[in-house]
Amino acid sequence: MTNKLLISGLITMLLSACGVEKTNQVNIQDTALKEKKPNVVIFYVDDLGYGDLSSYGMTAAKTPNVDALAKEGIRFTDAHSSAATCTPSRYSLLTGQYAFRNNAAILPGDAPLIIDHTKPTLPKMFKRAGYKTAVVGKWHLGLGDGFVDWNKAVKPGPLELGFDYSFLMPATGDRVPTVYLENHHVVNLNPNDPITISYEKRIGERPVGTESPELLKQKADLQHSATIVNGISRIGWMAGGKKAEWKDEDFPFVFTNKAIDFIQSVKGQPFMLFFPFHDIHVPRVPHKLFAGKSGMGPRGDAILQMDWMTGRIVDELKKQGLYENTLIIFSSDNGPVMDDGYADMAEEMRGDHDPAGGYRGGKYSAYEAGTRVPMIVTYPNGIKNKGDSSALISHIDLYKSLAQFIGVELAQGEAIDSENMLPALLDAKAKGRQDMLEESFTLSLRSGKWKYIAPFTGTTPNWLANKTAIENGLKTSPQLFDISTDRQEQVNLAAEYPEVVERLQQRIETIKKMH
Ligand code: NG6
Ligand code: CA
Repeated sequence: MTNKLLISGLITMLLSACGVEKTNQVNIQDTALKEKKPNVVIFYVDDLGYGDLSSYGMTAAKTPNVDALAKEGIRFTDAHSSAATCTPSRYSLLTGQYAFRNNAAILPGDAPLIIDHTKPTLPKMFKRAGYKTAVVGKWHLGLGDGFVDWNKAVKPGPLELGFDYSFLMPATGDRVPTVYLENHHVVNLNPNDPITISYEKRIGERPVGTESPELLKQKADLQHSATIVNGISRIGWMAGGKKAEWKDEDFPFVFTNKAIDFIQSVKGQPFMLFFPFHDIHVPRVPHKLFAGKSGMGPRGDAILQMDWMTGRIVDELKKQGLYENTLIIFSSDNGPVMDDGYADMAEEMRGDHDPAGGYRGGKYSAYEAGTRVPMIVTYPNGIKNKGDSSALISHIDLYKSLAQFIGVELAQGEAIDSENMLPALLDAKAKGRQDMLEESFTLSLRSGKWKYIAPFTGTTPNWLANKTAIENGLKTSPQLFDISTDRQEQVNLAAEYPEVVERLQQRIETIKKMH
């Protein structure tokens, strides 16, 4: 028996053991190969603002690699992350559901996986169509089912959600554990130096930021002043795992190379690569190739680094002859922030640069810049009209749009909050959504010319505690803006248009009740 026959026999056995008809599966694979299904790459930058690219108005520094994508594809001017913070945005992208349905908020580094791995997900949807799937980069969706032992197999996680391969920063750059996780295991872990982490109390021998500020590359606020790793104090404490520690300056090479390895490994099979960057999130510790190059301090340098990483992956696609048949989506998980816990001179060195690109607010905020982010789509084989698109679109829509793109029919109730925006992804002239929900500490709704921010009734979330609540749009009365004439959201028209307030609040209630 040849190897091929042996493998095919094994596959048949496995599939029938799982109750799956062999013919269906093999047909999908065969068709995929014959028709050369398009690949999909999602670049998901962290905290990149609407104005943070030279193709979106930044003049202080240049982002030539991302700008080249904008020139070759569609540049969206009204595209949104589904939330103004990271975990909820990622949750929605991978499930097609609003984060409020699952109370998904910013997670600590020891949180359990917040996506139910028995339910449909974006990567599983790609696998149904015969794709190879990978996630390389920042995760921040939790891992394990309650208590994670970092010294054993860490699961459930991305593999259980439908990724064939994963190489992760488990939470954020500013949270422990400061190690890489490849598939189920911490990379370079020495079993004689096991890892433990805590978000409650100090553990381990490592110095901490509050006691040893002289060891720090950047000073940090109290929240970010626990265990020091690589001269950066983090949120949370970590003991052990010395050999496995990451070096922040190496991120551009480590993550980019892993993504390239994956692209090289798929060999002809269609693939979906989800590439969530650490950049330009804090701590911003760019490699010396980029440090000092933007003139705007580490935040600007991190933008250059991110641009370089994007370029390397796009170059690899070109080198492999895959670029023309790859749909690339480039965007960001929430709006910009200057000081997010580290004294890295972001504000002091900003000069004239406006990271929010003329909109009000930024990360955490209910105002536009909380979720309005750059979004660029390229697909040389299939874009009908290139150029600027003003279509209103949310990342939550990628689920249904991509299902349509690769020809997968969704199950009843799958990705309920997602709308099929494929026409807009492929045609700068196509229309977008009628209305769109934005999540922050409250819910907001865009509808026609209106932007409505629902009054906030709860207690101030802790991640807003060190920000000025007003700056983020936190008010206990309704806010209504005519975004077509007042893009800075300055004139609250709620009192003048109570019927509009009522209608938009009702619409939010209807969305909340959807199942
Ligand atoms: C906040 C952190 C902030 C950042 C954010 C997550 C504090 C005071 N602030 O809680 O530094 O890590 O979480 O950012 O701890 S996000 O882009 O991943 O949502
Ligand atoms: Ca973020």
